[in-house]
Amino acid sequence: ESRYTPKAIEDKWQQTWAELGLDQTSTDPNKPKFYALSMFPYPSGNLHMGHVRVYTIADVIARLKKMQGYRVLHPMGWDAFGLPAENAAIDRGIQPAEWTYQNVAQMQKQLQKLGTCFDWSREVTTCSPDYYRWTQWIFLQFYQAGLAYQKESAVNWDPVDQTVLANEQVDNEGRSWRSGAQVERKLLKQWFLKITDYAEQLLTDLDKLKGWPERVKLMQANWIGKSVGAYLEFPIVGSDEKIGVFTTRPDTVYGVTYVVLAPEHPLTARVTTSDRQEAVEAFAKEVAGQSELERTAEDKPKRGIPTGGKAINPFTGEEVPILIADYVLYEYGTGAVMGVPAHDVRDFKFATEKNLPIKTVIVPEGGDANAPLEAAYTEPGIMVNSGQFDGTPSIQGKEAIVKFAEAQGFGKARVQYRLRDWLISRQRYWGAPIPIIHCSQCGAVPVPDQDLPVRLPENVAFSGRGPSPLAQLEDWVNVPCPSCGTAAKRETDTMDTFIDSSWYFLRYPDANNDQQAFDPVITNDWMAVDQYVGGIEHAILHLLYSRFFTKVLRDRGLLNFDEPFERLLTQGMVQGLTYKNPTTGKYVTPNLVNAGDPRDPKTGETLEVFYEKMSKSKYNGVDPEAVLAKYGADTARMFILFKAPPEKDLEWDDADVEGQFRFLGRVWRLVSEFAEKGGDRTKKANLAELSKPEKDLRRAIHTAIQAVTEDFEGEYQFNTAVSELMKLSNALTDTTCKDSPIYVEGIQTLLLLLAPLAPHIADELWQGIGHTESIHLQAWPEADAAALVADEITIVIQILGKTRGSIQVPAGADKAAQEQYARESELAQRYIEGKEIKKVIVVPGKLVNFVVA
Ligand code: ANZ
Ligand code: ZN
Repeated sequence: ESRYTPKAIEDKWQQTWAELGLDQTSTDPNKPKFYALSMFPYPSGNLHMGHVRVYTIADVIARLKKMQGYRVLHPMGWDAFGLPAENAAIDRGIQPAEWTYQNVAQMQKQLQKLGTCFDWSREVTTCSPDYYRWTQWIFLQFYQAGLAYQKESAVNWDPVDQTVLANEQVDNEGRSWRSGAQVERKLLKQWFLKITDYAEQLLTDLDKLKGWPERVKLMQANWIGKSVGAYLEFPIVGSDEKIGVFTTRPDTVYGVTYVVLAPEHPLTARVTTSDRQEAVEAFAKEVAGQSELERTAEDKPKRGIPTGGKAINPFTGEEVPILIADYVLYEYGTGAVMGVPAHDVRDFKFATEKNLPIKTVIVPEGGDANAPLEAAYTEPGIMVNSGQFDGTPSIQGKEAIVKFAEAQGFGKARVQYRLRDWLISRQRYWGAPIPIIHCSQCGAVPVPDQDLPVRLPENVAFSGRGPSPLAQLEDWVNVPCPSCGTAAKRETDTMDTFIDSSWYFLRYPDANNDQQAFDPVITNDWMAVDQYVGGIEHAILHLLYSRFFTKVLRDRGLLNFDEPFERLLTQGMVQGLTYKNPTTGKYVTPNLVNAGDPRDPKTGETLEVFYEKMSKSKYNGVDPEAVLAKYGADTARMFILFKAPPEKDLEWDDADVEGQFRFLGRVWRLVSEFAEKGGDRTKKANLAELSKPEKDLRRAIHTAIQAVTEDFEGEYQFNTAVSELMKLSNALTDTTCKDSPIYVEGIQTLLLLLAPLAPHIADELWQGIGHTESIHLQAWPEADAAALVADEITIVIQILGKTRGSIQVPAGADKAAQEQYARESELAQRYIEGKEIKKVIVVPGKLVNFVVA
C-alpha cells in the first residue's frame, strides 16, 4: 500500500492539467456563465499567506462552479505599476521593468504550485504596453467626456532632492524617506478625474449591491459623505462681494454671530483690514503647513483670528465679524462657514475660547430662549429669536429658511459631498504616461488614438533626485503638436496606479484584443463579476474607482450594466503567533523562543504571546513556500479553508495543518484500499432492496452532498464543508457494507466533493479507482432527497418527567402512532408495570412522557 506523498503527485497533476488545457475558459454558449475574480496582486516578488488565502478561496469557488456546469472565467494578472519598482531602481540600479517581470515570473510559479485553476491565456499585466495602451485610451474617453481636467494642486516637495514625493515617501513627521528633509507643499498643475459628477449614482447604486458586506457599503457611503443643506450668501460690508457658505443647518441662521473663512480662501486677503494684514498672513502661513487631520482634530483647541472685515447676515441685517480659522477647510463646501456657536459643537468651543457672542435660536419644546447655554444644543427643537420663523419646528424650519432665501435671492438648497475629484497625476516614471501633448498654440491636445500607446522609454537613469525621470528625457518630451505641428511637449506625469486596476476586470473577458480595450459584446456577456474576492483594505478606493469607471464607460456606450461586482467577499487576515517583550515593545523571533516558557533570549523576561497579522517586522510570518514544500498544496488549501470562515481572521496553527495532512492521509488509505481490492465501480445497487447498513451509509453520503453544496453556495462556509467531508470519511471507514455498490458511491462522492478543495489528491485517487477522465471534468453530485429521509427516528421515554431510555420508531409514524409504539415498548412496560397511566404527553419526533399514579 502506497503512502500519501504530495510531492509525488502535485507537480504531475499541475502539468497534466496544463497539457489538457483544463484551465482554459469554456466559451460554450449553452452553459450559464460565472465570473470568479480575485483581486490581482502587486508583483512584489513573493506570495504571502494573505495571497494564498484569497486565491484559494476564489479557486474553490471557480472549481465548484465548473463542476456545476457553468462556463467559468477565472483569470489572473498583475497590478504591476507603482513605486516599489522605482525604489528598487534607485536602490539597486535594476530597471523597473526588469524587476517587475522577474517578480511576475516568480509569483506566477508560486500560484501554480498552489494548484490554482487560473486561465493564464488571459493574463493581464498593467505595465505592459498592450495593456496600458488601453488605459491611455480610456483616459482619453474621460477627457472627451469632460471628465478629465487640470488644476493647480499641492504636492509633497522635497527641497533637498528637488523632487516630488508620493505620500508613502513622507514619514509621520513630514520628512522625506531619502533626504530626511522637511517636506514642503508646492502647487503644481495636475490632472483630475471628475468622480464628483458621479457621487450621487455611486451612493444610490450601493442599494443594488445585495451581495456586498454591509460594512463595505457603509464605508463607501461615508466616503462619499452626502450632506443635504443650503448655500447662503453673506454680503461683505463695504464691498460688492459676498461670502457663500454651505450649511446643513439653515434653521440656525438667526444664530450666526460670526463668519469664518478658510485661510486659503481667495476672499481672505480682500476682507482683511490693513491693521490685521500681518497677523492674517502669518496665521495663513502657519496653517498651510498642517495636514487636514491636524486641522480638524476634535481634541485640539480651535485656532483662529479676526480679519477685521465684517459681513451682513442677510436674514437679520446684522453685521458680524469675519474670522479665519484652521478648522475650516478650503476644499470642502465653499471653504467658508457661518458660525452658530449655540448649536454647533466646534463653533461653541471656538466662540467660548475667542469670547464671541453665543445666541440661542433653537430650544427644546417648552425651553427657555434666553437661558445661557452650557454646551451647544444640537438636537432639533423649536425656532426662537428667529423673527417671522419663531415657533417653527426646526426640521420644517430648514425648508422654510431655504425657501425664503431663494425668494429673496440670497440662497438656495444645496447638496454637498465629501468626495473630491480624483487627483491622478503622479510625477513618477513607473506608471502609464498621460497621453496628452501640451502645445503653446492649441493647449492640451490628446495623443491621437493611432499613436497610442505613449510608450515609457526604457533604460532610464534613476537617481531619486531632481524632476521625474520622464521630464529629463528631452527626446521623449519634445514632439510636434498633433494638431498644428509646431514644437510641443509631452505631459510628463503618469497615472495613479488605481487607474490601471479600475478596469482590468473588463479586459479579462477579451484579454488578447489588439484592436480595442475590449469587445463590448464579449465583455457585456461575461460581466458583471459574479464573485469578487479580495481584501478589506480595498473596501473604499479600488471598489469605488472601479464602480466609477464602469458608470462612465456605460455612459460612453461601451457597457450595458451599472455595477461591476455582483457579490463581494472580503477575506479576513492571516495571523501568526507573535512574541513581544512587554517592556521594550520589541518583537522576538519564534525560533529563539521556547514555546512552553516564552522568554526574551536577551533579558529573560516573560514575553507576551498573541496572534497578529503576519508581517516581516513582527517575525510572525509563515512562508507559503515552506508550507507547500513540507505538506503540499492540498493540505495548505484544506487548512486555510478549514481553520476559519473566509470573512473571519485566521490564526495560523501548525497542529491544525498537521491535522489536515492526516485527514488527507486517511482519505488516501481509504480509497487506496478500495482500489487495491479491485472494487468494482460498475455494479448498480437496487435501491429498493438496501440493507440497513446500506441505507445508513447512503444517507450519510447524500447528507454530505447536501451539506457541502449548501456550505459552498450560501455564505461559503468552507470550514463546515471540510467537517462534513470528515464525517463522510468516518462513515465510510466504519461501515460494514464495503462490498456494496453503495460503498462505491460513497468513495466516489467523497472524491468529487473533495475535488474543489484539494484538487491534486482528488484527481490522483479518482484515477486510482480506474477513471481515465479528470475528476475536474465531472459533474457535481446531487443529493437524492429520498436518501436523506431516515427510516427510523429516536423517541425518548420518560416516566413522570424522568428519562428512562429511548426507542426507535418508524420515521413516518404520526403522534398517535408514536404514543402507541411507546406504550407497547418493553421499556415503558417495565417501568409502568402495575401502575395506572393518568396522562401521556407526546412531543412528536422527540419524546413520550407517561404520568403515572
Ligand atoms: C452652520 C451650522 C450650524 C452648522 C449648526 C452645523 C451646525 P457636514 O455634515 O460634514 O457636511 N462646514 C461647512 N463647510 C465647512 C468647511 N469647509 N470646513 C469646516 N466646516 C465646514 O457638515 C456641514 C457643516 O460643517 C456645515 O453646517 C458647517 O457648519 C460646517 F448648528 O453651518 B454648519
Ligand atoms: Zn498645436
